[in-house]
Amino acid sequence: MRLSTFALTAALVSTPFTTALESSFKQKLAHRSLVSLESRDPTGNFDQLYLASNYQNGSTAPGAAANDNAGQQVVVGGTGADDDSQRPGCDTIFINTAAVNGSDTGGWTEIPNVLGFYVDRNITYGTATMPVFVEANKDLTKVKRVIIGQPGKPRDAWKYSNLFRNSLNCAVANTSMAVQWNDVLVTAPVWLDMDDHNAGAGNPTDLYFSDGGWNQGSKAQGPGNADASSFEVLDSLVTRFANQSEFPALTSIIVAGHSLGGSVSQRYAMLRNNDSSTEALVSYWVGNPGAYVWPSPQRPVTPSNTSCASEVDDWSYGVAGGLPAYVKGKPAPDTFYARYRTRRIQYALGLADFGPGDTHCEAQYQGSSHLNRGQNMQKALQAMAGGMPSTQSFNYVPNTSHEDYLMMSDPNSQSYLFVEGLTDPRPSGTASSSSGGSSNSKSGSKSGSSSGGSNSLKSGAGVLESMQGLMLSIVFVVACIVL
Ligand SMILES: *[C@@H]1O[C@H](CO)[C@@H](O)[C@H](O)[C@H]1NC(C)=O
Ligand SMILES: *[C@@H]1O[C@H](CO)[C@@H](O)[C@H](O)[C@H]1NC(C)=O
Ligand SMILES: *[C@@H]1O[C@H](CO)[C@@H](O)[C@H](O)[C@H]1NC(C)=O
Ligand SMILES: *[C@@H]1O[C@H](CO)[C@@H](O)[C@H](O)[C@H]1NC(C)=O
Ligand SMILES: *[C@@H]1O[C@H](CO)[C@@H](O)[C@H](O)[C@H]1NC(C)=O
Ligand SMILES: *[C@@H]1O[C@H](CO)[C@@H](O)[C@H](O)[C@H]1NC(C)=O
Ligand SMILES: *[C@@H]1O[C@H](CO)[C@@H](O)[C@H](O)[C@H]1NC(C)=O
Ligand SMILES: CC(=O)N[C@H]1CO[C@H](CO)[C@@H](O)[C@@H]1O
Repeated sequence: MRLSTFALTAALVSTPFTTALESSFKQKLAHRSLVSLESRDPTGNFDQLYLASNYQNGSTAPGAAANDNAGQQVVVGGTGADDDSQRPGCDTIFINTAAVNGSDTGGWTEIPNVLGFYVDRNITYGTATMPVFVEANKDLTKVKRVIIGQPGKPRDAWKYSNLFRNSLNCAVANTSMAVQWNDVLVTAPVWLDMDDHNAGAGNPTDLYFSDGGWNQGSKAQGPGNADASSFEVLDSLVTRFANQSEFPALTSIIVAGHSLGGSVSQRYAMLRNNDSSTEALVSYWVGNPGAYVWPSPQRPVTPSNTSCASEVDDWSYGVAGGLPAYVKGKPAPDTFYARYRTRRIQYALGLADFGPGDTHCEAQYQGSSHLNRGQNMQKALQAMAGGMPSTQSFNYVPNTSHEDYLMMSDPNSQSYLFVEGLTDPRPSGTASSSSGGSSNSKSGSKSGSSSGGSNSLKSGAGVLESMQGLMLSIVFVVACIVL
């Protein structure tokens, strides 16, 4: 019964309507669709909901809710080049990115409501909260992998949560990729800066960082005395997703980003503190970063301007100089390099990405463009004792420039992000039953209630909603006939 309700809902939602009565029905149906997604078989209706052939440009997207920000309609076709459509070959719809008020320079005035996501504030530091986009409507007890997606320079987590979601949906529709819709949960921390805080984005309790601090592991600037490092926040997220009370099926976590988001992921891969209880769960996807934290003190290039020669290996271009307070103890550079080489990383590089990237003097020592720096990074790893680490690989994406979505939805990127290792068993030594293994004592989930209880509550409500939905759908069909 739920199945047929669902098909009907999807069909109705995808049809264009005009009158006020219809639009009010449409909103209710959109809500219906959201609830159905939650209670349905995770993948049974995927095609119905996401195949592009069921939609036209401008249709209401599945999972839409009345309070979603504007702009998040269905896009069919397109080239994927401007982050506003699927790439060629994807059979699924593209859900457009939410419109948002404010600006990255003057400060965002809101964290938009992203269709199909909610803002989770379960990570807390005293009274301070960390906002994180989390995909709604997925059965957390079945999630095998969590993506922790990084925003770009504009701190636009709403855009990147959406792009990773669209790429996942494209991969799920590809019958050659063994991933189901509920296998992977897309999340994205919302890094705010002081301008955003002052302009009104998020809750007054939300952490905010200095403009460059969030992407380098620096401490929060507020609110109040809150001073968690952004990498400590990433640690807290890893610890939370690794918790088998909430995520019993989880076997892997991927920290992923493009451009400055790629830099964040790579910097975290270099600095992440030892935590044996989660280490084997975490991988990294580094797309076209503007610069790298280099895995050795040597540099491939001597640029014409050598004015920064004494600082080229300082953080965040290397691990010399002052490191963020996040780092525990005073590990020698070789300790970082050795640990970095054990970490699982895919570097994704656009073969047409000749953009200059990070324009600072320190970055010029790494190469002349995004692509060139990536190629030099590969050579540097190969030249180290032990050669190219077996856990790391380079994915050169043809015909692609600094194009977020084309990089994230490239089949080899998708394979790494959503498919490889998905059905591997949970690595030994990462069981969370021994609580207290976490290295971040200040952080953690504030909930004491059993997630099992709240899940069964949700399923019950879902069935009830499904029945209401069926009735609503029938009423709606009648209304259509009358009209
Ligand atoms: C839908 O709109 C996108 C641009 O947003 C365009 O590239 C695409 O061709 C359109 N699709 C159709 C079927 O008209
Ligand atoms: C589908 O997945 C296969 C296996 O990863 C890949 O080779 C192929 O390019 C993908 N097709 C599309 C259209 O993305
Ligand atoms: C955001 O801007 C739109 C118009 O651009 C406006 O309709 C909406 O009310 C604004 N939202 C907020 C929260 O300011
Ligand atoms: C991490 O742990 C490994 C092995 O336990 C040790 O060799 C290394 O020094 C540690 N690294 C840091 C940065 O503490
Ligand atoms: C060299 O780089 C420094 C920054 O490190 C900059 O201040 C200076 O203007 C540059 N010199 C030239 C000639 O571009
Ligand atoms: C590269 O992209 C252009 C358009 O952006 C397209 O015409 C061309 O066929 C592509 N080449 C390859 C090898 O995919
Ligand atoms: C795991 O989650 C449960 C339920 O939310 C919570 O009670 C427990 O403290 C968490 N364990 C750790 C190590 O955070
Ligand atoms: C375990 C836990 O605390 N979960 C909460 C996370 O945040 C969402 C949204 O605020 C709550 O609904 C969950 O109960």
